[in-house]
Amino acid sequence: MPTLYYSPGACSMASHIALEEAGGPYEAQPVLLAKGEHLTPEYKKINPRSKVPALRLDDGTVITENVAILNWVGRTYPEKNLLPKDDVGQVRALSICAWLSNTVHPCFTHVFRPERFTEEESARAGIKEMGKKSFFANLQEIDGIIGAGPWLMGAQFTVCDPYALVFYGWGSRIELPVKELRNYTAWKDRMLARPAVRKILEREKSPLLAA
Ligand SMILES: N[C@@H](CCC(=O)N[C@@H](CS)C(=O)NCC(=O)O)C(=O)O
Repeated sequence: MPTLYYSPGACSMASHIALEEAGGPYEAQPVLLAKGEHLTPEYKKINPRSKVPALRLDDGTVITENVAILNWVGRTYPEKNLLPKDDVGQVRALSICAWLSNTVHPCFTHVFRPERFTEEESARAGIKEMGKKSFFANLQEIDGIIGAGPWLMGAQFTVCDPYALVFYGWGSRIELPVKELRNYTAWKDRMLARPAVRKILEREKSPLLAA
C-alpha cells in the first residue's frame, strides 16, 4: 500500500487529508521535523531533498511535492471527484495548487526560517516582518477566492481545499488576525466538519481543532 511520509503540522497535512478523503488504503509514516528525522540517511533514501511530504507507491516510485501528490490522489480516485472532470477545471486546480506551493508557502518560510534568506543576523527581523505581511496578503487573497464557497473552487470540494487549510493553520500559529477573514474562517469551519479532515487533524494533533 502507498506510504505517506509526513510531519504533524507541516505542509504535508495537505496530502495527508487528501489521501484520507480519497478513502483508499495508505500508511501514514511520521517523519518528525522537530527531531531532525528528515535529515537521517534512511529518510534521504526516500527523499534526498529531506522534505515532507513524500509518497512511496507500491512499485517503489516516490512522488514528492504536494502539487504532484494531490494530483496523483485526484487522478487515482476519479470516483471521489477530488478534481474537476473537465480539462480546464483540472488545469485551474493545478494553477491554484501551484500558487499555494510557489508563492504562499515561501512567504511563510520567510517568517519561520529567515536565516535561509540571509547570513546577516541583523537582516532577519526585517525579512520576517515582510514575510508576515506578504503571507497575510496571500491569506486575504485566498479569502477572496473562496468567496461564498462553499469550497475553494466553488461547488466542488477538491484537493485544493486541504492545501489551503495548511495556511489558515499557519496564519493562526503566528497570530495573524485570520478570524477577520470571514470567508476563509467560515470555510475552515466547513472543513472541520468533514470526518476525514477531523481524523487527520486529530492524528496530527492540530491546534486548529481548538481554534
Ligand atoms: N514545495 C514542497 C515543499 C516541501 C517543504 O518545504 N516541506 C517542509 C515542511 S512544510 C519541510 O520538509 N521542511 C524541512 C526542511 O526544510 O528542513 C511541497 O509542497 O511539497
